[in-house]
Amino acid sequence: RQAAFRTDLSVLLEQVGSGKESLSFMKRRIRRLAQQWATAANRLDVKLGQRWRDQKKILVHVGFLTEESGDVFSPKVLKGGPLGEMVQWADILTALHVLGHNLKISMSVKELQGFLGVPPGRGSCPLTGPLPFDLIYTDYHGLQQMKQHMGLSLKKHKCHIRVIDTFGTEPAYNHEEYATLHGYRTNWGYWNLNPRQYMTMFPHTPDNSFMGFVSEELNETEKRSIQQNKVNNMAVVYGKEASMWKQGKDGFLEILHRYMEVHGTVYYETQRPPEVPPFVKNHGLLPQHELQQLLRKAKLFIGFGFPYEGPAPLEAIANGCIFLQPKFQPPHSSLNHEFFRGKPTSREVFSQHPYAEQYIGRPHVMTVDYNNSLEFDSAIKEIMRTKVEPFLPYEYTCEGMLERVHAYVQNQDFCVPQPPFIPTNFSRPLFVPLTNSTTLGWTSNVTAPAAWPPLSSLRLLMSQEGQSCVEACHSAGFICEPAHFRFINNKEALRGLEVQCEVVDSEINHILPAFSVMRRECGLQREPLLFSCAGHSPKYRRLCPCRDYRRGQVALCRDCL
Ligand code: U2F
Repeated sequence: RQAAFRTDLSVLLEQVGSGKESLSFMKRRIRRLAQQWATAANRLDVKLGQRWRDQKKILVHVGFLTEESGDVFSPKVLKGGPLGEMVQWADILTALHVLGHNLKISMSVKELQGFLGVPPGRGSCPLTGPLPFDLIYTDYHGLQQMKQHMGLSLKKHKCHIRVIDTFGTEPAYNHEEYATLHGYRTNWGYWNLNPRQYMTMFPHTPDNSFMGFVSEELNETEKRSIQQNKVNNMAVVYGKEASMWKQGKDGFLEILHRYMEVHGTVYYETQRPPEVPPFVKNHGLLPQHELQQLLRKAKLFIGFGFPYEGPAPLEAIANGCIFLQPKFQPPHSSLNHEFFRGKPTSREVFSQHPYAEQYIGRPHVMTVDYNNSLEFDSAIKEIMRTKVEPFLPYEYTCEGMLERVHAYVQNQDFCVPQPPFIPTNFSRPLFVPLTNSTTLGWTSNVTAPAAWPPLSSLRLLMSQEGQSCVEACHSAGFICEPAHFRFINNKEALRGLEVQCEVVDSEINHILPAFSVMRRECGLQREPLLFSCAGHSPKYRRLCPCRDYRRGQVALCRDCL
């Protein structure tokens, strides 16, 4: 069946259910953004023209909100606990509903069993018939529950699963045997999925798919009125839980207070939290729409280093604030920071919000060393002088999210085998090579298998020693595309790059395909699950499958729609 856009959200609101603060929060959000979603749906409908879109049968099983997983989030919704995950699930549900799919939502193991048609309460009872869904969106908790309640059949059906995974899972952590043998085993990884089945909150690593969420978009009149009503010396602190204000914040807060009126939205029960200095005007935890109002007046939204990578800075920037955040030197990662420990990634986080820093940047985002009071002081002064317009990257608008989710739902297929394919026509550079790294263009006059992203988006490139493909592609103005590894994991690509290898081996190692300069040895990848954009090693130059991307929509290549 053909999917038709929906602009009425009442059925969805009913499906979400009630009885928990988390669900009420999600429903308030869905209602508040309903008009934006409707406008976006109409725009995308026009943009896609008469294109056929399959209506998919989709199950959304929100594992972390089930009682069976302990649901630690719901009781904290009104107490300053994490809301980012709920923001994202609310938006995923809305996007799938608006795109017109046939949606079922489960928030308990019982509902899950009901939808899957496995008999309830009998432990690991395999699903015998076909899977009644084309796609299942869940999270790590939900995956575990499915393993328990679908038994062996999970293996058979896992290509239909998508895992919403805030911070991402790198290939080396995802491959069970490899992770176990090489010290990448964590609490979460090792499900042997295609790494693109993990979907993240920000485009952290291109090894995963970027799912995202949305932020409110302003029309021209609202933008103008915001700019007129900005209070130049008003700052809002990013941190809704008192513990985020602890330790060593006094120094720079004092400096900030010299120039600006400082506001906070810190949760408290009866008394003002002692961690919040007396000069801070604390509004208590605000409902989302009231926070937006506060941000519309404020000039500065200031981060303390935690929470990492949340939605709030995007909302602040969308409401015309400048986001000031600390630089992390050395970077934080699962190797050196409690928060990231045990997460299936070794990604290094160089500031509180790397997306804001790298994808948005000045004048909307300033990243400084908070230990350097001169630098901090002059940043505050600069912020007070600078005029900025409200800004929201396209990929975080409702239309952007609908476009991306549409493209994934229609094109990502992890159930069909992806055999290696050797292109016959690697040609010499199409664009200027960078210092120390060879670049090679791709000519499109070969018959290629139907692939998504299409092969026309491929740009082959060799990284510098120690550099990952994430960095190498980025520095050439592209993005690493793991789906393209199967086209470049071959001798022809090495020859095209004029790599002088004395030996070509094929091994199981997430750094490969790559070239060891010292030993003049080339290595190809033997395990497709270990194709990794993130991998890097000091002695290796990596073969990198880069691709182009749309401005403001990094998940999609130019010909991806
Ligand atoms: C992130 O989770 P958080 O919930 O801490 O992320 P925030 O950026 O603080 O904001 C989430 C939402 O909370 C809302 C705000 C955001 O959309 O509008 N909010 C509010 O309603 N009232 C207020 O007074 C203040 C904020 C991240 F998203 C998670 O994935 C991480 O687990 C977590 C820890 O790093 O950080």
